[in-house]
Amino acid sequence: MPTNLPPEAKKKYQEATLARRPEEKIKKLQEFMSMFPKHKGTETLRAQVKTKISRLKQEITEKKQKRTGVATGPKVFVEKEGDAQIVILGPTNVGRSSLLSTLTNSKVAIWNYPYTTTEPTPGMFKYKDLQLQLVEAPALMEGSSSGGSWGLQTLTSARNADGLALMVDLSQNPVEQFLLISKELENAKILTKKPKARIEIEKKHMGAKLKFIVLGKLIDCSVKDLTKLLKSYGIRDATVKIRGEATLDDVEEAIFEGKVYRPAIILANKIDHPKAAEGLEQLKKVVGDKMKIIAVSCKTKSGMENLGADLFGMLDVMRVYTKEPNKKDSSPQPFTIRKGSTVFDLAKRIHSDFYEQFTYAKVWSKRLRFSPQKIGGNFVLEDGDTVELHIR
Ligand SMILES: Nc1nc2c(ncn2[C@@H]2O[C@H](COP(=O)(O)OP(=O)(O)OP(=O)(O)O)[C@@H](O)[C@H]2O)c(=O)[nH]1
Ligand SMILES: [Mg+2]
Repeated sequence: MPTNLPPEAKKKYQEATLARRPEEKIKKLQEFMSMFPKHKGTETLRAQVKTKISRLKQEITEKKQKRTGVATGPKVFVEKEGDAQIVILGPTNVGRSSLLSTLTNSKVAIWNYPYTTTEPTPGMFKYKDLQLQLVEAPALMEGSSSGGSWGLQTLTSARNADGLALMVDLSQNPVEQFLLISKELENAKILTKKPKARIEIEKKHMGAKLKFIVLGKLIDCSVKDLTKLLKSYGIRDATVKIRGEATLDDVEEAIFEGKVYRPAIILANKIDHPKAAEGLEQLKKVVGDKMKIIAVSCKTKSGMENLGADLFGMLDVMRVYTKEPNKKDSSPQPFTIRKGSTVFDLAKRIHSDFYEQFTYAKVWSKRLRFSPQKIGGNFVLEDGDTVELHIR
């Protein structure tokens, strides 16, 4: 981790995050990269910044295309719709499109030759009263994490998702495929195992000051140390949310928006194939209890009976109900949001107006001594809570 960055580099990084135009951001990030030495210790940071630059370049291209209305290139990721978004990730030909067309009404193309799907492709999967948005990411391959082929699209999609379905083909060395997926995710800093610390730093407008929401524990530092660290990067206005057990290093890493945690399960496809049973045994040995494996066949539909519950069950989400101020009952349909979300997160999810014009909220919750209670935007919600938002 980039401890010991020279102060002028830290300052430059902060300038980059504050820059509004992507062109300007890119310039500052490039300058930032030239300000620290090239060695093993800064390798990850360098890779992270490079990915950030490619994403910004993509953003510029997309904006241009929108303006001119010509040649809309492939999307980088699919905007979230429905209750949760699950990205189907895997090497080519494992059956990602077949799954999408089995579970959703998507008209995606299925072929027995490689690399058919070339952009993130969505479909809606109904499970009980939930709408799970499945997104097929273009095939993952060796080097995707360094931006090769559709690497940027595939891994940006994974980053944006609420959860991942890692898909392998049981008829063709599934262990090798699983290890490839794991390696590329690791390189892209997408964790499939819940880390001890979960940190979010949300930069705020000037004058908002630093606010800390510590839901867990600080291991080797105090809030004062955190303030000092953030200020050394020029961050003076932000809300910092800490869950789990965090060290000062973890917080520094979060400044670079490095790691994200995305829960995952393995969909082991083509269980109908004669060689599949052997492949499944080998895969189980390697994966152990690290991740749930579900053996399925898109061809015969076997193993799909509980897929809705399996997919929803792996997500790290909760359901929160909303109520309109002058109505007696809350809406029957809850919002599904990531665990640990605050009232502000919920407000943003409903509409940016609710966030921008927020004044206060009332919350009904089993864990409160009395309900409703008047609370602020940083109140952390829990599964089953009901919220009434008040705006100016
Ligand atoms: N035997 C068998 N074949 C399957 C199964 N699922 C998919 N296939 C076949 O595998 C091939 C690839 O399927 P796709 O769904 O296009 O695979 P994909 O992962 O989307 O591949 P790309 O988008 O090209 O990277 C096709 O010939 C499918 O008919 C299955 O459960 N069993
Ligand atoms: Mg496909």
